[in-house]
Amino acid sequence: IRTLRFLLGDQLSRSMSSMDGLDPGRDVVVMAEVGAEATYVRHHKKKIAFLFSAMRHFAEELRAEGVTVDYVRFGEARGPRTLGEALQRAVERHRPDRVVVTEAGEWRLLQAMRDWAETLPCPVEIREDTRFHCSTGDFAEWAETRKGELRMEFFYREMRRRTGYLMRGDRPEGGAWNLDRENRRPLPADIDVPRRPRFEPDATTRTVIDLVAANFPQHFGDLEPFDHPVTRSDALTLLDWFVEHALPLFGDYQDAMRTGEPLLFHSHLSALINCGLLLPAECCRRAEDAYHSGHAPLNAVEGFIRQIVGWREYVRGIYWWKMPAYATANALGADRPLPWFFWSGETDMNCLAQAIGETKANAYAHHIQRLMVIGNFCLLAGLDPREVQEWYLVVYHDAYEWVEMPNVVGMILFADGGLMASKPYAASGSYIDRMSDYCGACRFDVKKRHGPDACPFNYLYWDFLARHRERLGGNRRMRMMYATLDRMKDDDLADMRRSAAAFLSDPR
Ligand code: FAD
Ligand code: DLZ
Ligand code: SF4
Repeated sequence: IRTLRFLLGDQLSRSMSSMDGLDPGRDVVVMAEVGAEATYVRHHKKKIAFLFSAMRHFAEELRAEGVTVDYVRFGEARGPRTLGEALQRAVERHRPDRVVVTEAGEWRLLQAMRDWAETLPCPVEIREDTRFHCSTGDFAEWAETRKGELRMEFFYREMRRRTGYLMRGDRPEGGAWNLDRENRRPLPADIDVPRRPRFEPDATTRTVIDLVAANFPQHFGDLEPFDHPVTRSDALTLLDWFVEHALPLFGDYQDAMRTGEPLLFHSHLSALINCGLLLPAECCRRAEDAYHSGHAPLNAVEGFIRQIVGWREYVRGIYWWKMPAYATANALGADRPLPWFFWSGETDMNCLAQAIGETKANAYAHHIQRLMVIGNFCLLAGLDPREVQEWYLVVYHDAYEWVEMPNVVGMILFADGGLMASKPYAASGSYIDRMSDYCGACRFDVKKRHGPDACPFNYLYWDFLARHRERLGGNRRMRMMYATLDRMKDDDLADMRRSAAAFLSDPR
């Protein structure tokens, strides 16, 4: 049988299920750079360059192994516009007995794959994506038993048992499942952040950078400098570097933020894991080995593994369980348009200017910037979930809908009404002040609660709680916040709500 194996841009791994049983003598692997995928949202320039370069390098590695690769480059004369068109033409060229694909990570593309199965002249086999520990079916089964009370913690424990990471028999290593409380230290002023390896662009990456500059000039973000790994071997070098130099302090300072240090002790591995150059399991295993060899402490290794087998698998499960309705969820009725400064980074709020500015430069911001600075602002300001989703999908180099959407809809906006998180991650300026050095250099005063110089996060926070009292007032986990609101003098609250209204009429 001659099989055509169609690989998507985020399936760059030799161990994809679509590659199982590959016969290099007969089969052909097809990959395609197409306009429809590069522009269905205006992805950050660095994200397109990263993915096209990683795809080209991966195709070369397959060829070096003796595999026949039919690779469609972006911009070829009369080239296909969509992945479906690319596949159809490849089927006409190669006349295979069957097509094999691994299920797409995005709902719209999985629907398209099902259409291919209907319209192509040969059978199309859609295989499960076995890079994940929990299949979408297993997740849905687990979720149905929870009676609307999904919590990451319970899912995570199941996953620890299933994978055996940091387990001693059926008990968690060290006695506790989750060391979250040991992941929240503010960064001491005198701590040194380790210097990272740079991955200079080679000729292939340079060609792709020129292509992106010429074809996507209107897309968001800085294309250069570009120094991200685009090959499996460079990805492994970064994984090794992370485990050796950053993992030991990853746990302590997971929630910290510092001006001019976009990465701190974070791994910077998400884009590599999501596109297939690294496997989640190998990242967890390397971290676990570092714990057992005494190189990294438990709070770091458990924290890292929790993000990957806990949060990452949990958000994917929710996405597939709840799509397509999840895309339009808007439990808090938020409808404010995204302020322009999300695209320019030009705002007087220093925390947002730093986080958005770094996003623009690097197509990256670490989790607490995404969650507690930008995300918190989106929640408090009542921004339209559809606009917020699109922004997050555009700007981060690791963004695919399956992971972006639940983080936006469920984690930051509470737009799913509490399906994913038990309460909104709402916080006033004092949280940002405690976890960062941003407030000292800000034109607003983080201690003030209303008036033109007050930190907008303060009055927006109380305005948010007051606005949503009906919906959130009964939430057990928000009792303390509402008790504080109730003790507040009426005048005080009225002043804050006036400041919030003035700010929201023209946020900048
Ligand atoms: P580290 O801090 O080193 O964490 C290790 C790994 O854990 C990451 O590489 C990632 O694979 C995984 N991880 C951690 N948190 C999450 C999470 N909440 N969901 C899924 N995986 C997680 N991550 C994406 O990969 N793509 C996205 O599009 C994306 N959008 C997000 C949107 C919002 C609003 C928020 C709050 C978070 C989003 N995240 C997303 C999760 C997280 O912020 C990034 O995975 C992380 O910042 C990537 O940096 P890192 O590799 O240095 O992560
Ligand atoms: C994000 C992206 C981009 C920019 N370009 C391509 C492409 O040209 N070809 C391709 O196969 N995939 C691309 N992708 C990834 C897809 O848009 C999509 O997000 C994932 O395949 C979903 O699993
Ligand atoms: Fe952000 Fe407020 Fe601090 Fe300024 S004072 S950096 S707006 S939290």
